[in-house]
Amino acid sequence: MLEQLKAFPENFLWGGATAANQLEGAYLEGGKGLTTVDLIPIGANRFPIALGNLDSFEPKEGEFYPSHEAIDFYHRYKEDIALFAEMGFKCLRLSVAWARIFPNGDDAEPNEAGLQFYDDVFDELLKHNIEPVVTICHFDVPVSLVKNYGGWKNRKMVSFFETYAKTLFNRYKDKVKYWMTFNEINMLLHLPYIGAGIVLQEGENKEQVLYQAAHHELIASALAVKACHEIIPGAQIGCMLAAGMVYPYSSHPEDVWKAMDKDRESFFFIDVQSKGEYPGYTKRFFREINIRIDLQPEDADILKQHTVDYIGFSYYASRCTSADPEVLKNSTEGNVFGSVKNPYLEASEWGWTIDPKGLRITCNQLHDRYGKPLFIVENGLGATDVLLDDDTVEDDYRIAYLNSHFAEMAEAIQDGVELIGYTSWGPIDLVSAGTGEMKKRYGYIYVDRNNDGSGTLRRVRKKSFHWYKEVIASNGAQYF
Ligand code: BGP
Repeated sequence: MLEQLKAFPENFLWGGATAANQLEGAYLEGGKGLTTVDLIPIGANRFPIALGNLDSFEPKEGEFYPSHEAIDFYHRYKEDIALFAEMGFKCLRLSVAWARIFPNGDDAEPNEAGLQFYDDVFDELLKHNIEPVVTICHFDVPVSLVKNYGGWKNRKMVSFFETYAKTLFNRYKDKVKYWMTFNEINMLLHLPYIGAGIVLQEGENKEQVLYQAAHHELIASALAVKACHEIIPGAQIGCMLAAGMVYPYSSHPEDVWKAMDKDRESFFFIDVQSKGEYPGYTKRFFREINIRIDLQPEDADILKQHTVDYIGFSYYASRCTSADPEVLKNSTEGNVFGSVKNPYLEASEWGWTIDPKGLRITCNQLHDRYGKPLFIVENGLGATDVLLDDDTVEDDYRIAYLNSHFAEMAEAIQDGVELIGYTSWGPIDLVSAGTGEMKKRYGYIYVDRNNDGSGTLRRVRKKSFHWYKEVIASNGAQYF
């Protein structure tokens, strides 16, 4: 007899996802050191810096750095967590700011005030029965590691990261059971400074530098998996991929191949983290463009023995490519990933393709490829919201976006995909990683703050707040 599956499993982890640098603020409080993101301004210099083409080691007069105050979660976390609890969150994904724990990255001892801050935050979450899901590194590297060592170009980063990760595991072993190593690890290829604290120097071979840094992160990630398993029995530690399939623009085999090749640029990272070895297609790519990765004798074993427990991923959009240069001319750079415009799909105000079916496809693709539990740790719609006079935000467009994605998630579960949970991006409005704007809002909770830093920081429940509360209360059941 065919088994009738319930859409969402009993213990499904509904919640939201955040990152320290995008919501905490208090950028120098409690002994915190400067991070890479603290030195990325909003405006014209943002992309040159994020891409690693322009260095930024000190704050500059006349620039505005959104992370410095962000939405002040550092001082308001109790109020914010109470709002998440009101929606019924089962989990909250958040990251630890590396430079709160090791202000310079290579300090001999961790900073107690930083450790205490996260103790307080985790306690507050647990008080509300909200499971913390912790990203160890979400884009913000202590800037002195970039200045003094060249960021992830340098193998020394592996041991700094290992020390940092072990410090977290030892301190929070009774409070945190779900971990992730690097946020969107494949972003290193697209935004090297944000992804890996890399500033490219004149004359450097970009691919060589990026893939060597990737190797260091992959080794560091595997060593963190090892330490997590040793220090916290029963904990789950995953990787985190910026996912979203690349479709071929046509059924021409050259287009199909190009799309597959593009997808593999990202899958490379997860293939190593999940299967424990470099895939043949990457070795071929390295041979063809003459890249030589500096390997230590123990590396192959480290990668093989310490693979991740689950596959975490973000999904916002699918992409599309073609082998035909004429078609490629119709590309958008809506996201950091370029894409040929897909004639069948609409896009968000920021040019991100809206493709709910793509989420089902991605879930199935990752399930087939890795056979491990999946965790959707980011998804959502960045949009301009209007706060109305009666203190509401009528964000029906956000509800429609999320609703259509939940329906496809449920389909994926019926397809046999094992899904641990879903955390929508930015459950409270926060700073955009890409543009540095506040205007690009994802939240169920509106925050009164503008791109230039003006605003009262007041929190307001949007229409989607009440809607998401019902989704969680019914465990998604109302959709079926
Ligand atoms: C992912 C990042 C997040 C987040 C999200 C939305 O790439 O992991 O940090 O910001 O994208 O992107 P944006 O903020 O640019 O809209």
